[in-house]
Amino acid sequence: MSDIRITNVIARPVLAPFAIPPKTASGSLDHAAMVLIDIETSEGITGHSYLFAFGKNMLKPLVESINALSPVVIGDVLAPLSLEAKLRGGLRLMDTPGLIGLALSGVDMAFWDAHCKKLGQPLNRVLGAARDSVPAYNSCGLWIQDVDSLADEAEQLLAANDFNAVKLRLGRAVAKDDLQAVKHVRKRIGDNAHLMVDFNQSQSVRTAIDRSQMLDDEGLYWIEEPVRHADYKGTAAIRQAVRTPIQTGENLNSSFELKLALDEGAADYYMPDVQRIGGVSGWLRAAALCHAAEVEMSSHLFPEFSVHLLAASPTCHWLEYVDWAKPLLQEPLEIINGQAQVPDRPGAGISWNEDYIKRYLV
Ligand code: SMN
Ligand code: MG
Repeated sequence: MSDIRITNVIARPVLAPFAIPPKTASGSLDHAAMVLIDIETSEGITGHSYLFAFGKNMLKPLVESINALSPVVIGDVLAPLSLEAKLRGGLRLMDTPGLIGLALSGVDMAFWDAHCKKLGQPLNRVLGAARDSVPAYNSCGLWIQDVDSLADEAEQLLAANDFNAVKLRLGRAVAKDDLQAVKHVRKRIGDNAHLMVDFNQSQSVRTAIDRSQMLDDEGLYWIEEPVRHADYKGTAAIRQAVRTPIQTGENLNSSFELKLALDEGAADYYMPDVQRIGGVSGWLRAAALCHAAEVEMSSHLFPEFSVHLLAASPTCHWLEYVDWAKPLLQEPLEIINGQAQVPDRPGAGISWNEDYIKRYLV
């Protein structure tokens, strides 16, 4: 096969509206601050990916972090694992936390997208999987909001694409209000729909145990990120004290950190985020660790990439569905009967809706 080489790396910041802006116990987001990445190649194939910058103020530094990586790979053969090894190796002395880690993940995702396009196959197929759908829960609402507004919203989120699972954010100032929130939603959605909850790292180990025990008879599917994400021992202590399964992982910065969490027995379930765990390359290592530890693996955000990755992950559990990138895409991810459909298009299946994007470039 002829070599195809990287000719350019383009990073574009956008600030787009959310349908329902996220409000968690650890902060709110007004706009979807995203960086769109295009990897251009010598054969005219372009790889696409995107990253979340979380705030408008982080867009520029994230773009600059991506730009800082591009001279390292321009002219190189399009071979994602080799490119990732070269970039990670070059960052060994500074390590890969924070923005530079996100940048590394983002270009890795776009390398894989271009590589799969070159092969003419969807990402899950290139990874050797033939699964065509993955169970998904609707995570597009149920934020920290008026408790009385939750039941209607839960019903709408389930009805949207016949989902049978939703996630509710917790961590209100008063613990009883969290219990009320759970009860309101449960009463409306019934016992057949799954209800996950997420504290977004807002609790101390002590209050997390108290609040989780308070919720233990509510039939929750999992309790997510009760305390600071890197407190693996604390998370493990909560897990020991609570019957409801504990979920964590969206803030793990690499498969190395996942190993630390697994070694501590921190959680029952793990849900890496492809932009933190190290892109497609990092996800594959994380999937192997989850397989070896026999723990269920879900995804965080990035449903367009995660659907392929979960389809190829041996302990595939749940895809977190968010619609944040949907208007930026010509062919958004499809959910049918609560199942995310793995697109049968080359690569991740992303193509930009440039008419929409040009309105929100910053
Ligand atoms: C979450 C993550 C990022 C932004 C808002 C909310 C939340 C989730 O932790 O798991 O969806
Ligand atoms: Mg979460």
